[in-house]
Amino acid sequence: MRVDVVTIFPSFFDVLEVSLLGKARASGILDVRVHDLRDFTTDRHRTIDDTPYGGGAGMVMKPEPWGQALDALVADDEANEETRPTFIFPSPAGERFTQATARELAGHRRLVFGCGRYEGIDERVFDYAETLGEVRLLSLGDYVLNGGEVAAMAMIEAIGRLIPGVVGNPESLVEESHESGLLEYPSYTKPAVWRGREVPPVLLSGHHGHVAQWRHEQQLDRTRSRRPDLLGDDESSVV
Ligand code: 6GU
Repeated sequence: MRVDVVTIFPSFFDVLEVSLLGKARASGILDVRVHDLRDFTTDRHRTIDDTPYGGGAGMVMKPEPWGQALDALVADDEANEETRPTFIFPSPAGERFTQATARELAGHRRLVFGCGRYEGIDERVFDYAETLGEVRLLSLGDYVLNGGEVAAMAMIEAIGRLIPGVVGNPESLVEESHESGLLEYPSYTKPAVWRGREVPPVLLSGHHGHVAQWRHEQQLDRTRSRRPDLLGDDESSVV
């Protein structure tokens, strides 16, 4: 998969060099390229923002550098594919990004993340991007970050680890929180007693059926108490 990121803070993405995703980049499974939005400006001051029409607080990102950046990225397609990229704009005003979104996007050939700052990006940019490919405005959750960078990083990690070959043991992807719609069961390792706390005896029993049943009950109990909204039969449901 190829992932392009457009940002005014390219160094935020240096951490993608390390760990699991760093290895995937090195082996060529994941080709991430980070671009500085200011490289697509034409004025001496490399201006990327201006005051909002209609007044109000803060600054709005100007459309021209975004237009230049998106055009350049669409033109730069080594695979020369017919399929158009998917543009993702992280935004607290977007649709919720979930494990299902990550799974869907992991099947895409090419993603382009546009990281907005300040009060946002001129709305016409989203409109224009629609002429170049699919456009998704995606939010991590109901809180506000200063810009799209940290959110894009979280999305790239959630998507990237679902690409075959990125996570060594594919089975470890199956049993984790949210894949089954339930939270993950608790895990224990040696020693069997630590600071007076025992590992649940069923896990030492060697009885696979009992272990599986206990783990499933734990998943249900935890989900009921911590995330009843995931069970969908609760008043606190948000979906
Ligand atoms: Cl995707 N962007 C920003 N700026 N804030 C957020 C977010 C995204 N998701 C939650 N808060």
